[in-house]
Amino acid sequence: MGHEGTGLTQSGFSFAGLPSSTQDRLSSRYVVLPVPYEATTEWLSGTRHAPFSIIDSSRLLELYDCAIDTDVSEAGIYTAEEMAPDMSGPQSMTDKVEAEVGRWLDEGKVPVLVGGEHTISLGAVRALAARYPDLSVLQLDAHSDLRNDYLGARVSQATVMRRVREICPAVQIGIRSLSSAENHHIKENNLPVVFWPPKKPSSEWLPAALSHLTDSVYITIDADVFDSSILPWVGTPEPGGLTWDDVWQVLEPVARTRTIVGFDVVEFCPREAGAAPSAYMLAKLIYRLIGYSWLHTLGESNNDTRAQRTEQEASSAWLNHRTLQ
Ligand SMILES: [Mn+2]
Repeated sequence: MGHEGTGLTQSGFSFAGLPSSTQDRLSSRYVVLPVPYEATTEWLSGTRHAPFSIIDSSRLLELYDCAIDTDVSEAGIYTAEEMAPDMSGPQSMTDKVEAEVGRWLDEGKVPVLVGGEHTISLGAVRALAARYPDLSVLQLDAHSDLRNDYLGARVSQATVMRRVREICPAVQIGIRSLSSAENHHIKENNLPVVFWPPKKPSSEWLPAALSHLTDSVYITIDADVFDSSILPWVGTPEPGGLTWDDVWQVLEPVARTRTIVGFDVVEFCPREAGAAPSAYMLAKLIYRLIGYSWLHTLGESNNDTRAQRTEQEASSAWLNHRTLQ
């Protein structure tokens, strides 16, 4: 390919080191789609290297995940060729992502996008909304990304959730940096936003937030939702964020009670070799979320009661889990 080569397409270089033959493609439920796009970031650059870094470290994952007692690779995880960035503008890049994600959806796959900057989520949401009329979006992020326009652009990493909310409902968790105008927009429209740290116990804020999600959920995870002390390698780091356990406190009940129709991890920015532990952490996040999503699918087909538990139960189960630790 003509763009800055990352080697992602060389044989054997795939998520979790899993084989990616034509046969594996047919039998896989999940497709990891590397999108090394970076054009509208404004501070620390380098997120175009994130797909390579995350997939590289994913090859060290144990295929058996003891936290969920599952060999997640059995779900079938196919790694697609990376998308070549379209540098003519974020609008054309989101169009391109929409078309690519649409192709995978029409093959019956659950797309897992590895960014790249946050703008790519808009293309994925458009493709999904065209096929899931009841789609909603869960965003984990330090920033609300609700600006109506930014530096003259209507499509950018600073406006992406404003554009998403024009398509479908969205729940935003982890927010701790936003403009006055964004704050006003949230208050005026009574948007379901959980600022971090939350002012109420999770037994209150979590079920309230999740009640705004429909059954078909797309999850967008901006790596900067994590506290900057444990994941400093992002374009716009913010202190006071979520821990690894905090993130699962949200994702686990969502995966158990909803159908995850796709998700992305964006804005990771591996500027130096020292970012390797963070890359591995995000690879593990992706792998485990695939696992939870797959278990929900199996539970639905087996009429497993686990899939029918309410968010309240999920929340108290989590609190018990925390107490036991
Ligand atoms: Mn962010």
